[in-house]
Amino acid sequence: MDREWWKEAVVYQIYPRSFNDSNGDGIGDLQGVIEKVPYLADLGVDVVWLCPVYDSPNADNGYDIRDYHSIMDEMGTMDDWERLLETVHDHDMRLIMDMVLNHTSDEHEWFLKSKDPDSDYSDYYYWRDAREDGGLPNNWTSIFGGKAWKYDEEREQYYLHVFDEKQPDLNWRNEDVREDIFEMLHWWLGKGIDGFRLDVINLISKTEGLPDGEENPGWVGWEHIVNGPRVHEYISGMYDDVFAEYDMMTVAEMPGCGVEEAKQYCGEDGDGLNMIVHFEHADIPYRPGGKWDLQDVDVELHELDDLDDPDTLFNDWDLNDLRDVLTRWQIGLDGEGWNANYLGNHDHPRTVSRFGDSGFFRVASAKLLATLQFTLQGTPFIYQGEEIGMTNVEWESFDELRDVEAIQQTEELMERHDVGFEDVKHVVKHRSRDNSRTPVQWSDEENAGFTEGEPWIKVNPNYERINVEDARENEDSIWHYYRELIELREDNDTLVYGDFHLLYEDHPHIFAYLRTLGDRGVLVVLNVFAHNEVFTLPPNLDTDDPELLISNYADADDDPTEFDLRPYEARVYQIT
Ligand code: TEU
Ligand code: CA
Repeated sequence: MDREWWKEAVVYQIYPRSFNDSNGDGIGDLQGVIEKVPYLADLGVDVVWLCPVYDSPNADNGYDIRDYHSIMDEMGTMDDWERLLETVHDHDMRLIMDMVLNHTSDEHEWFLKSKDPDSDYSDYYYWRDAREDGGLPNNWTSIFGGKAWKYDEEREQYYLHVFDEKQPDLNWRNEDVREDIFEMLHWWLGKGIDGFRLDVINLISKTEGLPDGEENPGWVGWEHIVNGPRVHEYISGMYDDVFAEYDMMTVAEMPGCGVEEAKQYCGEDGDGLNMIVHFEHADIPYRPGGKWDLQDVDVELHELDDLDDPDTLFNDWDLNDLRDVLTRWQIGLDGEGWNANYLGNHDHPRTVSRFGDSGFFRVASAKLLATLQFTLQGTPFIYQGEEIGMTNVEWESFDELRDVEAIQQTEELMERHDVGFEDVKHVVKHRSRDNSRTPVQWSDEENAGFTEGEPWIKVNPNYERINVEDARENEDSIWHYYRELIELREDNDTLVYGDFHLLYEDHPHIFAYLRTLGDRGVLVVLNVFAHNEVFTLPPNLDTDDPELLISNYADADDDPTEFDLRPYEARVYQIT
């Protein structure tokens, strides 16, 4: 397998608004990131992925770009950004920028100009008349709730918005749109950045004629939007025209992308992208209609409080499902692509609350999940706060919500079931993207050391217990475990380039696999379970002279054949 720096790298994702505030206005900013670059270097990460900091009215916290060539006021200036790039590079790290190309803000000048049907920008977006019966152009819905069409008084037509109404979709069929975008990408790469994370890039080609989608309880129209007819032409075109010239990495975010499609998007035989952020494991605990679909929750929402543990209704998932998805991607992409191994990000609830135990076994389970992420084939992605095991938060009132998706979907939910916030708060607790957007907990000082002002979003009250300062002082912390994992992966080629072999297909609690490279082998055994579990390795496995590489329990056994595993125990052995 070809060696590449981006395969060996560990990525750290920054959601800057919630990372670190340097000037006391309650909003994280570029100077705040600069202050923490040494922190990232200490942790040992190689690549920083910066979520959008471009000029934006912030309907979706920067994923609605008003001007691709300037920096949002709250974040600082272009000078601050230049300084950040320099600081990151001085610390031997690289910087990749989040780039949103499926849509812009409705305040972008292209959109404003396109309201005039006679302008050169007339066809930059999807403008359509109402149907003859006066209905919307088609039945598509927005991912954030509601319909995907908004009427514009000036142009007297509807425009398409797959996300918020302030995020009109760009019409990639128009060659001028593509040319303008490619030129802008060259401009950023010319500044010396090391790559892009491409937002929802498999949504850029819509079925010709924009036909109605099949009715379903979730996102209507997706089959005409996801992996559309000309998507490979557009992406490979972008590769040929732009990316091929640079030593850079591309991480493509692709909802609704399966392994087979991923192979077409990745690599030189495909469209040239390096790795795909897919949603197949992130969507596991959800119902057929997606994250906010409650169709088979057979309890009235207002009765939730009477249940012993309402949380289990929204957060039960099966290890078999997670293992099936991860295994399919491990084996499917081997030699044909590359995995982006993430468990959480700014769009999902906190990883430990989702796949681990945010209560009694928080530390052990967070370490176990990190072990999983670092021992699969692929590039590990750490989302800010994951390295200290930050958790979901209790949302006490509707006013506390900030995220456009959480607000819209919660409103719809309350309306549909005719209930108040009290009755849906359990759902919000497990679904809201705000969970992962509460400020990073730096210390036990006021506002978790994030700001000296009023934070733009609530701080998780558990910061007194869970914070970076504490974690760095305590050698057994999740933070130090991440550091160890990063070092281990750096020193161990098998963990980076080795093949993946699943050991047990359907054990209800144990996820065990081998990584092999040449005659070297690493064994990974994970007890994804809050109880003890006894477990024996297949006898034919060659486990000569084993060496325990890492474990989340200090006194883990050296013998890798007979296992008496404790709750969420994770062990990694060099076995040959
Ligand atoms: O996310 C794409 C996406 O599909 C998510 O909106 C996802 O469906 C949703 O979070 C599920 O709850 C990207 C960005 O990561 C996200 O932050 C943006 O809001 C979105 O694109 C629009 O740009
Ligand atoms: Ca600030």
